[in-house]
Amino acid sequence: MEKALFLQDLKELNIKNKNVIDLYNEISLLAMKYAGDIGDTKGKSNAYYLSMEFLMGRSFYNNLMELGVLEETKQILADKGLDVNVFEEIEDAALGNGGLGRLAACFLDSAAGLGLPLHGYGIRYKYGLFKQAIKNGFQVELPDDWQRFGDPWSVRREDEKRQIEYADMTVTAVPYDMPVFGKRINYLRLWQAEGSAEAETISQYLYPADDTEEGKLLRLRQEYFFSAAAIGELIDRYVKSYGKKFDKFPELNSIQLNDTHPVIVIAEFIRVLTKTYRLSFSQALNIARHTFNYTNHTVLPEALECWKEEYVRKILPDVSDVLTKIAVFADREFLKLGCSKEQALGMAIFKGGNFYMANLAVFVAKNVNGVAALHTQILKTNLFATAHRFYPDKFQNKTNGITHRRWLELCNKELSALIDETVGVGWRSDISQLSGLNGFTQDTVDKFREVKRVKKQQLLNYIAEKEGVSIPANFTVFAQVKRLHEYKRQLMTVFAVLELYYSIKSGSLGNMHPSLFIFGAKSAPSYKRAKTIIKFINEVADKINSDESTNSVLKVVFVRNYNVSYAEKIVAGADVSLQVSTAGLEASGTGNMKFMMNGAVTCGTMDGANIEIVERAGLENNYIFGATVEEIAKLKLNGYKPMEYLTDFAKNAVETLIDGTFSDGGTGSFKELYDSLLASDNADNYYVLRDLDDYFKTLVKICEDYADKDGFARKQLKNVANSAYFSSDRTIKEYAKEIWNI
Ligand code: 26W
Repeated sequence: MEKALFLQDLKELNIKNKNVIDLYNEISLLAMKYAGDIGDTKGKSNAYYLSMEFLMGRSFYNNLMELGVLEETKQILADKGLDVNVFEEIEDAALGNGGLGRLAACFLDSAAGLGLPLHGYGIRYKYGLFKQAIKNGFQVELPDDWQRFGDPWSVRREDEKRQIEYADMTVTAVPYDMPVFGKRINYLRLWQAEGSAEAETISQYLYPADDTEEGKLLRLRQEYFFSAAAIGELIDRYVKSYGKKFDKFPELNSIQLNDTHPVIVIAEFIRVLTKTYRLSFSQALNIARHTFNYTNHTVLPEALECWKEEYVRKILPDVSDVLTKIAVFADREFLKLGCSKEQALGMAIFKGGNFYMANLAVFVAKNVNGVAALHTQILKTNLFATAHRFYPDKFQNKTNGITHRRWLELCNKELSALIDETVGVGWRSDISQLSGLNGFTQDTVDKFREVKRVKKQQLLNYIAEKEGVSIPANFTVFAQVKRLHEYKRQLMTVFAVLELYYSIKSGSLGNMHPSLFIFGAKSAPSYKRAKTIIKFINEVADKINSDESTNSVLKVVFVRNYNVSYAEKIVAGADVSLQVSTAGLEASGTGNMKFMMNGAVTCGTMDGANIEIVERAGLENNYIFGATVEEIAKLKLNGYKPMEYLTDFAKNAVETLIDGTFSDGGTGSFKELYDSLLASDNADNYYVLRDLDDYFKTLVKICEDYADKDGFARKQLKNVANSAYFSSDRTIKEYAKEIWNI
């Protein structure tokens, strides 16, 4: 980065009568002009991350920080009378749903930060994740037209476009390169579909509604579109440098498949090597088996993709043939390994007319990883138990991480400054130095409390401005912010809050420390029950906030359009991070790590990375409750009767769904939700009622402990001090060493 030239031009920039969008584009383009080039990839081993989602969030501040000019830019703009915060108006690039998409963004940031060559391939959606509005408590989806702000941080590469062939259409894939700044510059290459109105639909929407037939087919086209473009490019680049012998391909190209969405690329790779370069099928398969690696991010059956063979044949007949060949080859190998019939069936790539993409990935991938210790254990003993028995060396754990550049340095510069003052600045490039905080003094605790007070105030001000709800500064802030899904159990939190509410009203709860519960969640547009829960949360918030007899000690806020930028404010200002999924269902969680790094205690179940957070920060500095994976397995075995767990207080809370306390707008959806807990045959599938009372008691304990401000701050500080493990720098170092060899 030619800093001096950039700052010189910035000083000369005339900002008179220019609007925010123009200024945003001019300043960003200036940074791009002086940023320097993408690091050379020739002759070196590179890793490539194929993902349907990259949830990059807002680039402006992050990129200027990574380029080392953010502070000077703030100052120069201030001298011109412009507050740099005006660019918060520029919306996030929300090219992802949450979890695995934001992880992909963190991975790219850490690899660049560490100087490792990891590049991303994805889709340049015209419309990213919908913008959420709330009308009468209901979620309303609005299109995310993120490109209306311009896209100064990526460059269209017309000269490197490619043709993608389907049976019924040819699509032009045009690459847009978004540089990823750090110690070296990597690239995120997003493909845009062009060539006809029909072709353009392929990169129009992130995850089209998949509850309809055409929605499914479009998703299949999307998966093939970007992964075929990516692998075609990597093959062409290799052939240009090394000719048509592919024996060196695996050592130079480590390809990570982010969930099953890009897994069809394996068949495409073999199709090209056999059809265009005349390799034998077994040769091509063998090379694939040394090139591809697969990360599993969920055990939920509805998220494990399988494709009807007739679908694939309809638009990609050659690819379908290759998939079938792999399936036959795999079956033969299973038999050679001595598998029984049902063991082979458990790993089968093709059965019942469907291609099972996770089984394809497990069979071909050189390495298969889960995203937290417990999750990987579940993969080995449950989801992929048979494959693990016959291919044990494939499986390994890679606990997730989050980039501390965005999730601490950028979003919490006050805490970052306190860390600098306490342990020096080395932690910023070597995050392990954060552990030096463990020897903190009283002075550090006092300063930490001041930082938390400042960040909380900033958050409360933002919430007052955005949501129109004012919260006094002395409130304890609890936050549950994540996608809305029944397994994440936002509903259980609402019931626990209602129990607090009734306890306060009945006087059975003494001087409860004033508490705010923040919910932030988007529901998939087609997920009815999740949308009902959003309505319920808003109903409960309205009632509690307007009750003068209690709202001096209890408030609830549903923050609208929760996104990366909102998350940056919430993780920094919150006291307690609510991570209450049904044990065994949250593969890892990454929000839990962001809260921990910013000094929130975790109130959660023994699930996903919560287990490792508690291991590292200490059980005494966190609040664990609820059934464990083992206890749930036992309940499943012996039969689970939710009614048995319904205490009187819990009964009051749950009955509000049907006793008219709240309105579902006449949809009957609250009754349906109630029945799902108590009336249907596999009632309360996520054990909400089993854990509710433990949860309520834990929240009461947290409110009691919080009264000891100094003691609580010490717990929070211990979480910061022991959060280095959860930086994606550590994760990426492990992938680089144990999977990619870069
Ligand atoms: C049905 C709900 C659902 C929807 C999408 C579950 C899983 C998905 C994706 C296919 C996978 C995903 O995003 N999983 C999340 O990945 C994160 C990064 O590894 C983990 O931290 C989350 O625990 C996991 O749910």
